[in-house]
Amino acid sequence: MVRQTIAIRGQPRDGYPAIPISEVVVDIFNEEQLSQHFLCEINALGQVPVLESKWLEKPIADSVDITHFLAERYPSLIPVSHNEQITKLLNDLHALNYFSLSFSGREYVAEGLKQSVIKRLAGEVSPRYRDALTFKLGV
Ligand SMILES: N[C@@H](CCC(=O)N[C@@H](CS)C(=O)NCC(=O)O)C(=O)O
Repeated sequence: MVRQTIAIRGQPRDGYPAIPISEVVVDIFNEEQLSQHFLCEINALGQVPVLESKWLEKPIADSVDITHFLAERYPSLIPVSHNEQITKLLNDLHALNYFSLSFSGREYVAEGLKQSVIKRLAGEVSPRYRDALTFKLGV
């Protein structure tokens, strides 16, 4: 959904420069979201997508928040005339849990993720990473 937002963002608000955006792949099927760097520095929830920039106080770690952030700077994404309708549709769309789309009937995928976190917790990890993994287990 964020990729779609980026693809159709159009022109920046008058007088503002375009925001250069580059995509970094975080391979969630190979547990990259469970790395210490990702959990401790990027997104404690251990989820993608995340918008990160040196200009942001902290990464924006939710797709609908990223969309609204971009829409502020690229006004044709949410024209004032359709603000209410688009905002409602965006919220409805983003309320879908990705498990229902990607892993429907395959609950073992969630279990596998859980086991990966437990395995990391059983190893030698720093106190900070341990806290992050414990939080992710809750997520
Ligand atoms: N509310 C979040 C949910 C994001 C989300 O569920 N991301 C999934 C992939 S679509 C994820 O990163 N899963 C990895 C994991 O749960 O470890 C958003 O919409 O941005």
